[in-house]
This record gives sequence, structure tokens and C-alpha cells, in this order.
Amino acid sequence: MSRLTLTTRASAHAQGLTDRPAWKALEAHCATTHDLHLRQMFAEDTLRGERLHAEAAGLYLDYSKQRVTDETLRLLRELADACGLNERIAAMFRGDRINTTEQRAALHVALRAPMDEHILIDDKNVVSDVHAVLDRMAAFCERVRSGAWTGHSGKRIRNVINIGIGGSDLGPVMADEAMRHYSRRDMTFRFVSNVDSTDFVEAVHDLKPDETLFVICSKTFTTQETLTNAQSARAWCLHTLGDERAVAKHFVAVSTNAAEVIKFGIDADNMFGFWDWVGGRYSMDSVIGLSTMLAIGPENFRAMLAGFHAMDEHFRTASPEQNLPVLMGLLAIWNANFLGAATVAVLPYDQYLKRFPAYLQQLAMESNGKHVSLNGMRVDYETGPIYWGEPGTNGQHSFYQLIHQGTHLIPCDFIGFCETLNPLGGQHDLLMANLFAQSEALAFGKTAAEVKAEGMPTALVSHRTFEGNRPSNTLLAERLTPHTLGALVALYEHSVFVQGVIWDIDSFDQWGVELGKALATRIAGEIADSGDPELRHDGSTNTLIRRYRRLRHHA
Ligand code: G6Q
Repeated sequence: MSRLTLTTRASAHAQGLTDRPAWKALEAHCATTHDLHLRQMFAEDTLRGERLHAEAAGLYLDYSKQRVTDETLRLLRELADACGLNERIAAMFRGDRINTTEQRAALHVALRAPMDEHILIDDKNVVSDVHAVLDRMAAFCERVRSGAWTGHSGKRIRNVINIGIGGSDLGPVMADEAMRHYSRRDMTFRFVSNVDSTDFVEAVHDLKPDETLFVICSKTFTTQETLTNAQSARAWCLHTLGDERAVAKHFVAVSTNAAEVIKFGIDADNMFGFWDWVGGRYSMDSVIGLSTMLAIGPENFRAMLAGFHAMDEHFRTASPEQNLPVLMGLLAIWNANFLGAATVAVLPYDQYLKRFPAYLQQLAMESNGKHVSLNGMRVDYETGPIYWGEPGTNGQHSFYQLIHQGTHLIPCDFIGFCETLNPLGGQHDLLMANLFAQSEALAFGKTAAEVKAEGMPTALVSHRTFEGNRPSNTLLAERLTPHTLGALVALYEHSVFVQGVIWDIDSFDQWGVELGKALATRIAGEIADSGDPELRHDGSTNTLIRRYRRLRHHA
């Protein structure tokens, strides 16, 4: 077994997770209930569909189609108690350095705390800092949106390009799609993340530099992809505008690293700061959301923050029985560790949420894709499942077959809204009918007897049978508003945290991205070397690099 040497506190889990009586009780319970079918559970409890729900911050969670009994839920809560969940939640809200491997707080809840709250880090109230930055953002966005902020040649800004990657991209991209209904339609918003030059070239191909504002989003301002794209943006701008002073009018930076921002040539006045206690994938509601605020305006942005905060307060104060993030987190543990589900499908029945699964992939998989516990020991249980998904109904004509009749158990999160933002005939009712139909079909299936009774030829009966008993959550909200989006994102943030607490891992670091980054830097040097550098990789990597060097064409 490997052990990391940390100068941090020892794990709260003195006892290994799988040795805990609460875990063992769940294993025993799983063995006795494994074959229980949702058909039977609903038949024996006619109120199940009404009973197994929770509601907060405008979101209604129906978890009655999860394969759980009241006893399962009780045992999961017992496990949460044994893992000190309440204390860990309190520690997060207090600003303790719960990101132990980086010795940082994970205080994204402070980003949406109302002005009169006090959250201290090193005796400093960070909430007033948050509001000072929000006010600066709002003033800047008002100037750009009103046309008071002009480009170098005096034209108003019509295009905003966010350059960032990972946590400095996925949240803003998701919000750009999700909030389009509330966005300025006379402005263009685009996002460049990939170091693949195609990303930048396609983003600007029909835009004019004198009407374009670049928002360079990078917490560290050292990220290779972002700085390379920012340099390309600078060159693209100056090629047309021909004057270094144009940078001040066409570039703003969002970062914690003032020194690097200034080194890049962006004026400190055009920099919006944030703090090391904001993790990249937990930052879309910080100044990293500057492009979002430019699109939807300060008032809508504040409404989104209020949605986040409403869910934060619910998470902090509601009983475990009624607590949406706790319930969703514990159900995820049940599905992953006891029913053996390796993935989760996220299925939003709303076109505006088409990037939500991609956003969740980073949130969940970068947070909980860990193989050692807080004290550095290799875990002997599965941790974070694989998140994936597509908006309904498109997925139904693609991968749902495997969810219905494949051999893998794939728990689903269905997300829908009672009202559409774009009413068109009966289309919304049809969309929602599909959502309800899918979760019903997954849970209850169709028995061989039912198929036979329809007169199906015997040879086809097994092919046409749906086993059912495939678990799902359904999240329903009234309509997709900035407030709802904030609540939805906070729900998943906290649910991911709950899972991390049970697994006893650090959900706020991401060391797994480091090795590839270091190797890429080394290989970039070897590729750029005009001589014939000695390659000291494995045989496969050496051969691929040599072949690439031989066949590439320089621009
Ligand atoms: C997120 C990660 C990572 C990060 C990117 C961009 O939690 O830390 O995705 O957001 O690597 O980093 P910078 O913002 O520093 O450029």
C-alpha cells in the first residue's frame, strides 16, 4: 500500500470505510434486498411516489424510483453519521482548510453569501471582499453592455470571447447556453479553451477585432493552453489595430496572479481578482463568471447567486431526511458501492442545459476521481463514478437502448421543467411526456408475460422484454431561471462533496492532471528542437514522436 506524507490532519476515518459497522450493515442489507424489484416496492407502498421526495430552492427531487427501502435510507444516514458528515459540512462552511493536500479552504459558499454574512479566513471577513469584486464586475459589465466602454477605435464592444480552460471554461460555457434566454442577443459570446489552433481561429473567423473584448480567465495565469490562446488573441487584435495601447481596451484578465497578468501586458486596472479558496470547478459564480454577467447582466447574475445561496442554506440546515444534496449524495453511494453502478447518466430535458452533463463531468470526476483516502492509503472501494449524458430526447434515439436493455446498471438523473421558455404548440408537453415515460419504463419495464399477452411470437419475447428495476432520480423545477440554475449547480456541488466525505477523499484537489502536463512540456521541447534530440520515453511514445516530427508540415 502506498502512503503520501502529508503535514495535514489525519483522516477523520480512523477506521477504514469498509470496516465500519454501518458499511457492513449496508452490505448485509444489500444482499437481502438485491432482488427486490421497483414493481414490488411500488405495489407494496402505494404512497411511495409521493413519500420519497424532497424539495428545496425551487427544485423537487423524486427519488422513489431508486432501489431503496426505508431501511436502506436509514442505514445510509447511519453511514453518513459514522463518517462525520455533519461536522465536515460545518467545516466547509466555516472555511476550514478541508482541501488538505493543498492546505486550502473550499469556500465557494462564500461567493454567494449575502453581504451581511461573516465568513472568516485568517481573521478576515471574505464576504466583504466578494461583494467588492461583484460591485466592480457589475460596474464594468454595465459599461460594456451600455456601450460606454468602447474599443480602441471608439466602437462599442459587440463580441466577448472568454479564453480559459477546465474550471475557467466549462462553467461559463454551460451558463452561456443555459442562460441564453436571458442574454443580450445583440452581442456575441464565444469560448476558446483548446490549445488546438482551430478553436481560436474558428471563434474569431467572422469577428472584427475593434468590436471584440477578450476575457482571459485563468486562476493561476500560468496555464499553457490559456496563455497560448491569449497570445494568439493579442496578435490577432494588434495585427488589425496596430497599436499596443489597444490591449488595454480589448483585454481584461480574471486571475489570482496579478504579477503574471501584468507580465502578459494587461493593465492591473483591467484585472478582476479572486482567491485561492475558490477551486476552478467551483468558480462559475465567482469573477470567472464575468462573461456570464456580461451576457445576462448584473441583476440576473445576482439572482443566480441567490439560487446558489438558497441551496447552500438548505444543505447547511435541513435534516438529512429532507436534504437534497445529502439524499442525492447518499443515493449515489448506494448505487456505486452496493449496486455496483460504475456510471451516472445526466439527462436534462431542456435544450438550454445541453452543456450541463459536460460541466458535471468535471465537477464530479475531477472532484471524486481519487484512489487514495485523506491519509494517503489506497482505498479498497470504488470512488467517483463516470458522469455522462446528453439532453433528452436526443439520447433516447441513441444510447438509451443500453440503459434499458444492456447489461450495465446505469442510474439516471432526469432534469425537467414544468414551463418552457419557448412555448411552441404542444411541444413542451411532448418533451415532458418523454421524460416521464423514460423513467417509468426504466423502473417498471415490461415482463415476458406482458409481452406474450400482446401476442408476440415466442422467439421475440426475450428481445422485447424490459427487465426494469433501473434506478433514477427526477428533478423538476418550475422554469429555468438564473435562480434555478444557481440552485441546480449548488445541489450537484454539495452532492459531490457528500460523496467525497463518505469516500474519505479530498474532493477539492486534482493532482491527476499534473503528470500529463509535465510530460507535454517536455515533449513540446523535444518537438521544437531542430536537432535530433535523444528521446527517453517508452518505445511507443518515442516512435510516435519521431513519426510526427518526420511527417508534420510547418505553417
Ligand atoms: C479545476 C481545475 C482545473 C483548472 C484549469 C484552469 O478545478 O483546477 O480545471 O480550472 O486547469 O486553470 P487556471 O484557471 O489556473 O488557468
